[in-house]
Amino acid sequence: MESLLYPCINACRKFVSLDGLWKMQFDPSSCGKEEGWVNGLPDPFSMPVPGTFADLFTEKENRDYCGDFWYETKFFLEKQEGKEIYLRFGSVTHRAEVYVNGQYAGSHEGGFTPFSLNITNLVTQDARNRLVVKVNNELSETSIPCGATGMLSDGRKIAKPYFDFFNYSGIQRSVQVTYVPKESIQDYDTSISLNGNDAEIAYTVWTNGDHEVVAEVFDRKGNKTAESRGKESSFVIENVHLWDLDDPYLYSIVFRIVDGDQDIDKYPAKLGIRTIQVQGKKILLNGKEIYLKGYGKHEDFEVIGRTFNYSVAKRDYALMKWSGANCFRTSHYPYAEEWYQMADEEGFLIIDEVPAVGMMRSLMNFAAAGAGGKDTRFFIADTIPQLQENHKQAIREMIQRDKNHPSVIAFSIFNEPETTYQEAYDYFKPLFDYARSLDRQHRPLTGALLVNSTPDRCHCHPLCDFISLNRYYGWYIAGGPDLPDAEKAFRKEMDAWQKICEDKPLIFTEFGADTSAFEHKLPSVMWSQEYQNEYYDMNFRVMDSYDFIKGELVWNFADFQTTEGIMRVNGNKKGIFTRNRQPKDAAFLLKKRWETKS
Ligand code: GCB
Repeated sequence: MESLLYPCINACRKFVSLDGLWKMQFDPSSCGKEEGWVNGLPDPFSMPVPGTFADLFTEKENRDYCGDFWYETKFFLEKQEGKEIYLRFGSVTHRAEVYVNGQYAGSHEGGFTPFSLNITNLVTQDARNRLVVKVNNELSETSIPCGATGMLSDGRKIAKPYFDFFNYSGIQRSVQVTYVPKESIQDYDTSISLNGNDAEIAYTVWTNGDHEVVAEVFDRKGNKTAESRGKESSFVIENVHLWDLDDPYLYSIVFRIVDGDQDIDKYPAKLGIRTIQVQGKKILLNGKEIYLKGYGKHEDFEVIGRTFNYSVAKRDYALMKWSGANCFRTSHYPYAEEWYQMADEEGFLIIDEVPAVGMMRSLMNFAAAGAGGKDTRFFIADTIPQLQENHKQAIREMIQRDKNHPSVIAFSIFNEPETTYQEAYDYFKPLFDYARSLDRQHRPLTGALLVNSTPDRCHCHPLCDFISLNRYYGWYIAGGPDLPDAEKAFRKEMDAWQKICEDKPLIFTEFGADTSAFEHKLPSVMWSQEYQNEYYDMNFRVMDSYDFIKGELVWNFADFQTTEGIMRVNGNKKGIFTRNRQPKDAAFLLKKRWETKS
């Protein structure tokens, strides 16, 4: 198993960050390999890593560059006896081929999960080494997310996403060289059961050797609370301090591979003890019912694009908390690992989504699909088996990476695919089964359903442990003066879901209205801040009439960048906050509602 564990430094492990200013070069004619770029880029410019390249340029063709592009850096590798040496990439969007000192080290498909390559035999220790990465950001109907690659008359490739966010790309997350003992901890997982005041934690540790494993748990003060031996074992914590929204208590857990009293390897992590269940119409956290309040988000900010930045993330958590939210969905891809670490600390719930978006013919067709227009069949092409393979890999990597976070309460397997034909069920059923087999905590699985996925037509909602709807009554359907009709149509649809949701919760994973932070109008018009408030008032009125609705995640937390087009004014403006994280009027409406809503 390839280890995706987050790097750490202790007596057994070490890492060196390669973040900094690298070299980069576009390769529009894909000649780089033939011309030997693996040994060094002939005519590069400088580029930050981690970084999204698009918004750093002043030239449009550079911002919109689509195709192959290359990165290069050099690093000094300190000698370390008896260690395996890996290169770990937080993510490279959408695919990477890695070369160390001119030799092929490995490749990875999928732009939102980490990968790690063993480079022990490719590097020279106590010397400088050359790292070259060939990246490609083209979209296709087998890539996750889905899209197409167009060609302009001048021969330039252009991204045609089947989704509503900019196709930001590059080496977007941190890169490290990690030194790991030869016999090492590859991964671990836990399951939690509560029994009165006590918790029983069962765990498995995967290693690549035969030595014994010891697990030790410490409370926040550093007192040892539990200990167990074995790769597969369990321990009980008496009078457990649970991880909860208002008290996100984290224990420390340390796994060690031991040889007598010597540590062969040691991996420390945080342990938040909580349970999450769906029971009848309820979602239960630690056995108590919760109502999800919050946002669909993006990793998106001015200049840095999709690059993780602690200050932006801290501000986002502060704003989400200020508004009374308790949850967000990582629409439409797994975010940088630091988001989840912060959610564990901040007491936030995450619905973790795989980048399965765009499984519709196109964004314009997707709007037509909403109006019941064109044939939207998607899962019939001969590309589907390859798409499903990539989708499966993305699910595996997301769950492998994120399964130990208490903040992660559910996994979302899709966003708005075509679901109204049997083929959609046949495509998704094995993926849901696979996801269930990977998550030892049996977290609920879901997927966000588009407006044409109505209860009578959708083949996929039975796969979901709770139903998630993206609905735009009052925006894409019956907006502006038609708002009263939007309410009627919305109620009609919810009456139909009621029958299905006798025994299943339903949440909204999206609802929202594009709103200019500069428009005020009395009486309201669409795009004004007054209209955004009226839109939400109507939607909340409807949601409050149904007892099976157990959550509302508005679309979107903040305005974000999309591809250019007639439906977007320099991006999607459905943010409750502007792109630079200041409130629109609706933020105060949400705050008022969420501070008291439970
Ligand atoms: C959706 C998509 C989301 C879009 C949103 C919109 O249903 O899931 O990616 O940004 O609608 O604003 O149209």
